[in-house]
Amino acid sequence: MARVITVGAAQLGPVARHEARSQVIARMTNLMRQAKIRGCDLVVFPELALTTFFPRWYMTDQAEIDTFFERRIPGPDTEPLFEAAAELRIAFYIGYAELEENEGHSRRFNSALLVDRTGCVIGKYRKIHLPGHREHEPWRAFQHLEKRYFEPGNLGFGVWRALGGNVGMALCNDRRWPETYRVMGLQDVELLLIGYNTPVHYPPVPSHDHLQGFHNHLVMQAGAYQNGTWVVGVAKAGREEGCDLLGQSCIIAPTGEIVAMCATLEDELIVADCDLDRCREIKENVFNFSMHREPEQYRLIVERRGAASPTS
Ligand code: ING
Repeated sequence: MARVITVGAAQLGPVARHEARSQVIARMTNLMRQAKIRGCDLVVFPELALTTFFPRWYMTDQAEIDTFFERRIPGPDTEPLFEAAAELRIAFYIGYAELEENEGHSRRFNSALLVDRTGCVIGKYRKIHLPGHREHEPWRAFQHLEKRYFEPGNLGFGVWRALGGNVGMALCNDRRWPETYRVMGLQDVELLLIGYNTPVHYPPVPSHDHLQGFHNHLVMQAGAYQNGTWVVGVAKAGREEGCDLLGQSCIIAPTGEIVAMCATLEDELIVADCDLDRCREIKENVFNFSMHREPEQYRLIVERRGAASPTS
């Protein structure tokens, strides 16, 4: 019996700065209902799905910054989404800004949850690769202050048994780094969920702006193929508070083939039947890790942070 998970990628269009969470939850619930009607077992939402991409602004008032974070999830604003999922019996992935308060100490992460079809949280991921910068850089058309507003994730790259397979999570910039996929590949991941908010304009290298769509798919297709896993990449897309965010949400097979892709920059659902057993075509052959990998030769990957040129 093939292990098929019918997956919905629920791309979101722009979320305005002052759009209430209840309005966003209503949009997400609508997509969730569409997903159920189309037979989905799982629906995948973007990174920071509940709010606008606030790291585009330099803010100094912590109280204002914290309006974009969730202290509890599910909480008063998000409970309706969890209830809808349980009512529809559909699992979901959601990206959100996490504010953890312990004994008066606050920690902030760019996080994602995997929630099962009864509305229970199966796993949590905290974004490890934080792009951008820490201080205000007024030369930029807009900021990218994830290093200012979040700490690097401290939960590692986890893979969980869910929906009959091995499911992993990552967030946005993580998808550009091969280590993200390989660490989960070494945990036999079969379905890897990645929400993203990607500005089309990249201020440090504007000559690459026209390559954002290419790079988006390049890295996820490579990650899927090189680790024999399905990859689902889901955008918050469109012109959000004056900043153009990439769309092109997609579902990618373990062969690296894109089997479904969004065609708009708005709220849009795409669906694909992901046969997890197809991962074996890759994992047992071209990328049979136990047969072909030579980890003894890869030590630099873990021991060295930045590149060092050869001395001779
Ligand atoms: N956004 C972007 C991403 O990695 C970025 C940052 C954009 C990096 C373009 C490089 C080029 O997709 C987030 N949120 O990580």
